[in-house]
Amino acid sequence: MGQSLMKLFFDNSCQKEVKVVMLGLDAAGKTTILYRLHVGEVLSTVPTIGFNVEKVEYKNVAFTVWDVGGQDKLRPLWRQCLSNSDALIYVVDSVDRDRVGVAREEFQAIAKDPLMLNSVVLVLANKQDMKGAMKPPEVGQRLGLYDLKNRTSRVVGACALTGEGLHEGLGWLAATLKDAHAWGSSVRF
Ligand code: G3D
Ligand code: MG
Repeated sequence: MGQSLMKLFFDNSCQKEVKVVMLGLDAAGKTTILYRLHVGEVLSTVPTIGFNVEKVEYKNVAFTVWDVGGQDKLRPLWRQCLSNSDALIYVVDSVDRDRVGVAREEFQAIAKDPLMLNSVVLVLANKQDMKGAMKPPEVGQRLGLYDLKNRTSRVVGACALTGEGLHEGLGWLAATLKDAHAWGSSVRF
């Protein structure tokens, strides 16, 4: 799936670099999604700055991935990574009802950040394979996704372990970015 999925995004003739940030609380499933996409080598950096960052570059798409939550004092450091993002993928553990309030606070802060106002928002309601998982509409509602004004957004159910939902979600994202940037035929579908 990885290769065909990534063709949604990439085309050698397309010079435009797409910048995607993938965020979510720890254990939401971000790293699993990255590996599931088979986008190549996942470069992890940690420590000195105090939070995990994973980067993947594949042709003209740059993914930056990190955990959010409970790190307010670090926010100014990672906030700069948001700059000029075309898309935000926010990953939620749909079973983790205890932390959905924290997930919402972080999501709202990021989505409303002035650096993110032009980005398309995809919420992945992950872990749909698990019993008791909140369905995508409930995840969207609990995050306050539907209250965001003037944003192109969508919530899609996913299971990072099987890849379910990733094609639908990223396909939607690619199509939306294509429209937004008028890339025309340079993005292959
Ligand atoms: P993170 O990168 O957002 O912190 P990870 O999250 O990708 O490390 O995933 C955290 C744990 O959730 C992992 O389990 C991973 O296998 C599991 N996980 C991720 N996505 C799914 C999913 O869709 N369904 C289920 N059932 N589990 C998922 P471990 O046991 O390795 O900590
Ligand atoms: Mg991780």
